[in-house]
Amino acid sequence: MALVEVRTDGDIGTLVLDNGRKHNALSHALVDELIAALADFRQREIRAVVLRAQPGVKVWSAGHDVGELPEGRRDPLGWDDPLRELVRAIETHPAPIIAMIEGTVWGGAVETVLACDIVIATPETTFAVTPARLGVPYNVSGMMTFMSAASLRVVKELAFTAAPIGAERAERVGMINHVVPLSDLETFSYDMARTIAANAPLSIAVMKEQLRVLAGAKPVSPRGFEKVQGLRRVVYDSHDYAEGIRAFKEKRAPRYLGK
Ligand code: LCV
Repeated sequence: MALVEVRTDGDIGTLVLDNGRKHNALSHALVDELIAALADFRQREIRAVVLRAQPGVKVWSAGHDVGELPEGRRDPLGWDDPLRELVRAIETHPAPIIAMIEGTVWGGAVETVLACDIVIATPETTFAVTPARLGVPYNVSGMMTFMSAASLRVVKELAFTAAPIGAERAERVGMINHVVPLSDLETFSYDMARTIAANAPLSIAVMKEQLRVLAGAKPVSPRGFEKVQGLRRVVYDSHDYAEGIRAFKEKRAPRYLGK
């Protein structure tokens, strides 16, 4: 059974997350369907994409499928992790992707939404950056996604507290583009998609790629990168990382020891 509903209407494509049983957790299977659909949209020269969940969801996406995270001794967010592959597919897709959000967004799904080009949410929407809640060492390019979307101070607050930020505040700090009432969300999002689709696709695709390259152009020395990777290994080899994953699976509060 498909985990993503794929639709097209003229030059506009729609991807609907459709695994409500697991709150649209970004499992390998669901991510594979999203990536395949984006490849098909590229082939068909779709000019604007709307990424959404089924209408009426309380949870837009619960983030990385925790059941697919290693329980230690291996980088949980390595290059070929589904979440990493999805973020890269979104960032390199030639057409703009509009994230149309209702419900709550968690963990890696927040990064997925922020990797999209435009974010439109309802006033009830919240975004929670959760690595600290699970004891996960988020990866370097993922932190860059957050840093491109909000000021360092806001990113630190979201990362260190793991507390949800509401859509109104997220818009106020420039993290998302628009907050519209649920009743207007679909019309507003598709009006923007149609406006984009009526513009020059080549010019847009090149500007999107230019902005991706320029936004990611941060000087990190090999030594600096190796230091960060080494620090991340300390985390994913730690008691606390294994404890965070186990606590989630056992549906209990984690007991972190700082080691
Ligand atoms: C697998 C799930 C999940 C899930 N994976 O419903 O950013 S990082 O570093 O943290 C990154 C690694 C990451 O993205 O990690 C995941 C971060 N996500 C979260 O912390 C959100 C975890 N989920 C929740 O807090 C709750 O499920 C919410 C608040 C989203 C919804 O709560 P609610 O009470 O409505 P349940 O918790 O009962 O979830 C329904 C089913 O979905 C599973 C969950 O285990 C349950 O499965 P069972 O019915 O088999 O028990 N589920 C939820 N989130 N991320 N599975």
